[in-house]
Amino acid sequence: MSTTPHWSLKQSFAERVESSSHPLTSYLFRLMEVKQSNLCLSADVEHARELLALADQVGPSIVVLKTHYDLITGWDYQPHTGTGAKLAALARKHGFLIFEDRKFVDIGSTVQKQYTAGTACVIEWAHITNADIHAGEAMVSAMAQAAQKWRERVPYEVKTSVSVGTPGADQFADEEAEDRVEELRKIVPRENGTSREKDTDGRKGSIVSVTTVTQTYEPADSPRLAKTISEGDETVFPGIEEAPLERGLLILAQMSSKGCLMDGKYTWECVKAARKNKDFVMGYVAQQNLNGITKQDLAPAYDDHESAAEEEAQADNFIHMTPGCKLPPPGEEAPQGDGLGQQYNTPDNLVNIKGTDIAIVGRGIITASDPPAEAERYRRKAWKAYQDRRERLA
Ligand code: 6AU
Repeated sequence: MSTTPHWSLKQSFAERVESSSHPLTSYLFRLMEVKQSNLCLSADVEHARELLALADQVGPSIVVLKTHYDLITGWDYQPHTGTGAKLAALARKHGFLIFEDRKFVDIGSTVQKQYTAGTACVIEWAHITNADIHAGEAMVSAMAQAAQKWRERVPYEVKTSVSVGTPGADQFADEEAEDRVEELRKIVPRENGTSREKDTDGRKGSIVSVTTVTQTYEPADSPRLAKTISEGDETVFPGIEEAPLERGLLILAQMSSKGCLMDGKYTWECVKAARKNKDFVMGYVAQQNLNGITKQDLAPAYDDHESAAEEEAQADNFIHMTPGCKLPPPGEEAPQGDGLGQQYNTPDNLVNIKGTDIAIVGRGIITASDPPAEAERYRRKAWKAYQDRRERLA
C-alpha cells in the first residue's frame, strides 16, 4: 500500500466539492460544511410514527438519515402523502439526505424493478441507496440506467383524472386503472420537460375506450405536493438550496459484522465497479478509506486480468459512510459489540484513523435517554475526528 495518504484524505469537505463526479456527492460535501456534521442517523425504530418524530428531533444534527423501510411497522406506501413523502419533507426542512439501506442484490432486471417500482418505490423518496454487488458489476450499471430513466421523467409527473364519459375512474378495477396510467406514461414528456405532442397549458386529453382521460403535468417538486403532508413542513432548511434530483448509490464494500465473508477480492471488485460507474456511484459503505486503493493493496494474488481501474485510482473522490460506530460507556476505552455480531469502533478510529467520511450511528443514539442531545454529542465527536485527521495529515 502506498505510504503517501491519498489527496482526498487531506482535503476539507469544501475542497472536495469541485472534484466530485456526482452532483449529490458535491451537494452532500457542501451540506456537511454548512451543518458542520458528518453524522448519519441509522433510524432503525419500530414504527413509522417514531421514525418521523425521531427524524424531526435529530434532523438538525445530521446530514444523512438512513432507513430500513422493511423493518418499520406502519410504513405508508402512498407516494405523495406516505412515510417516504413525509420523510422527504423533513429532509427539506432540516437539510439532510435520505439513504435507504436496501442492500440490493440480484440480476440487473430484477433490481431495476425493485428500485423504481413495487410497493416501496425506493427511488421516489430516497436520495441514496446501497447495493451488495455479489451478483456482479452489471447490477450497478442496471441500477444506474434505471435511475437515469427516472431522472428524465421526474420533472413532470402524471396525474390522471377521468373527466368525461362512463365508467368513472373509481369504477375501474385498480389494476386496469394502473394499466391506463402506464399507457399514458408512454406519452408523457421526457426531454427538457416539454411534451412531445405539444399542448398549450400542460393539459392534454386522450381517448381511452369510452373514457376521456385528462393528464395534468405537475412538477414533482412542486410545493403544492408538499402541502399534502401533515408535518406541515413546506419550510426549507435555510443554509443551502434543496438537494438535486439525481440519485446515488453506495456500494457495500466491507461490513462491520464479525465473520463477514466479504474478502479483499470482493472489495477490489467493488472499487472497480465504483470507478466504472462514477455518474451513479457516490461512494462506499466501508470500514476504511478506499480512495486510491489498488489490487495490490486488497487482493495481490487475485488475477482479474484488468488493470484499467488502477490507473484511475488517483482521481478517486468517493465518499465513505461507515456503520458499526459507537462511543464507549463512561469509564471504558472501547465500545462493546451487541452480542449479535455487530462490531463497534469510535468515530475517532473510523474517521480520523481509518479515513472514512461519515459515521453511521444507530442504537448509540436511538437508545439514549435523550436522542437529540446524544446525536449532538456524536456530531461533535465525528466532526472533531475529521478535523483531527486533516491536522494529522497536513
Ligand atoms: O449502530 P447500529 O449497530 O444500531 O446500526 C447499524 C446500522 C444498521 C445496519 O443494517 C447497518 O448500519 N450496517 C451496514 C449498512 C449501513 O449497510 C453495513 C454494515 O457493515 N454494518 C451495519 O451495521 O442499520
